Amino acid sequence: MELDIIKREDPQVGELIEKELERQQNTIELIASENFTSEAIMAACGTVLTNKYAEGKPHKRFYNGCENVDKIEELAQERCKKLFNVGHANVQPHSGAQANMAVFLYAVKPGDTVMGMDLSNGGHLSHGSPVNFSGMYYNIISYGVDENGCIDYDEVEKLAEEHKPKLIIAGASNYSKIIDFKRFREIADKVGAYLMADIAHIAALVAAGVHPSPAGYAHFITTTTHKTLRGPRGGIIMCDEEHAAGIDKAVFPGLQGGPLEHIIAAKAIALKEASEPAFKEYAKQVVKNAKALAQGLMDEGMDIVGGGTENHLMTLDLRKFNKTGKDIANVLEKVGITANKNTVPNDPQSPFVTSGVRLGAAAVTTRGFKEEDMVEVAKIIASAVTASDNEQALKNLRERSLKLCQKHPLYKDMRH
Ligand code: DSN
Repeated sequence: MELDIIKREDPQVGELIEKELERQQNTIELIASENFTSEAIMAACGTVLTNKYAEGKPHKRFYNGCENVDKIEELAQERCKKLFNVGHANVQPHSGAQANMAVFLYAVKPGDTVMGMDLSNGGHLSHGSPVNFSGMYYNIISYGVDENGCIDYDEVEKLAEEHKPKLIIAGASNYSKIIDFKRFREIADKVGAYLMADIAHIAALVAAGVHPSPAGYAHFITTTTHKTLRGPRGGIIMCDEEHAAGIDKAVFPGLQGGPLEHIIAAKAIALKEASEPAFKEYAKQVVKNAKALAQGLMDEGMDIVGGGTENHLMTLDLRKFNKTGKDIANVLEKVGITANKNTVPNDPQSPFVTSGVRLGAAAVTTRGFKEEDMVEVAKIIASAVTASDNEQALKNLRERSLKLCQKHPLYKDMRH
């Protein structure tokens, strides 16, 4: 990272970026949607590609001078198709939410019925929340999870038969079980709906074969590239050739202007990294680490929604301690652990307060944490929950979390 160049040009911004680097180095990142990209990916984001306009798609642009970005975008597309075993990939969406929006634009009309997981049960804003475009312009029927945090597929089927949606969304922001894409497709077929799989969270697990793939089941697969997949911030849409032209048109000119070719180059690098054997090991370790964290927390007397995890994340249920997610997320920050408050199924608290904290293993696995480290993280979290009012105890826990960070340095060769 060319921090010294930034600091010379703009010391205020440069110093804040430096502080953020130090924060990332010295805290335990458990936000389930975050990760640490490789330095090559970060470098690609800061290249001359940011200067280029390339509206359109490779070889069909509205601007000249696209011969290099055409090749870069094609590389990203081909790598994505190969990695996820799909017929077509649009790598231009600026984010996962915009990828989802493009599928809506192509597959349904305003007023049509769409089914998605309820936000407070683990769904995503763009799956039909009333405060999002998806909930404002479409007739949303939400499904939830049971007390164990599992999707009740029979209930999904019943709702689908009753409401006849045109689009069903399978995917979540906070769901710790394996998603049965085959069953979702059977339900979609029964009512003549399209199926969209939003794999933003589990993309790396799918790519590595650690979670079943929606390829072959979902008509559309959307993802972010920066969560478990460990690329730059951005989105991708995958589909069969049959829907390729329509999806491409929905992204541009439907929703977006010029694609971010510097980010697309970084996506290409991320997709190359994700196809390497080391990445498969990484994805496996993410799941092992998540399981170790869940077990460690339960061994310390903590409750985990659903009694464990089958992927990279889990929700710590604080109800029996009479503590809120909001308070404990702030306490964890004091001890050097970053996480976010999250609702638990049937949460008595509002989404701004919540009774849970979502915890994920993707980022710490990147910096080298193994199962024994996750057990120590679990002990720190459990002690922070029970001693949340004891400032000295929290200080001691901060020392322990710093030790773990020092044991697994992050970006240690990055220039300051
Ligand atoms: N904000 C993301 C997450 O944390 O899961 C979803 O977009």
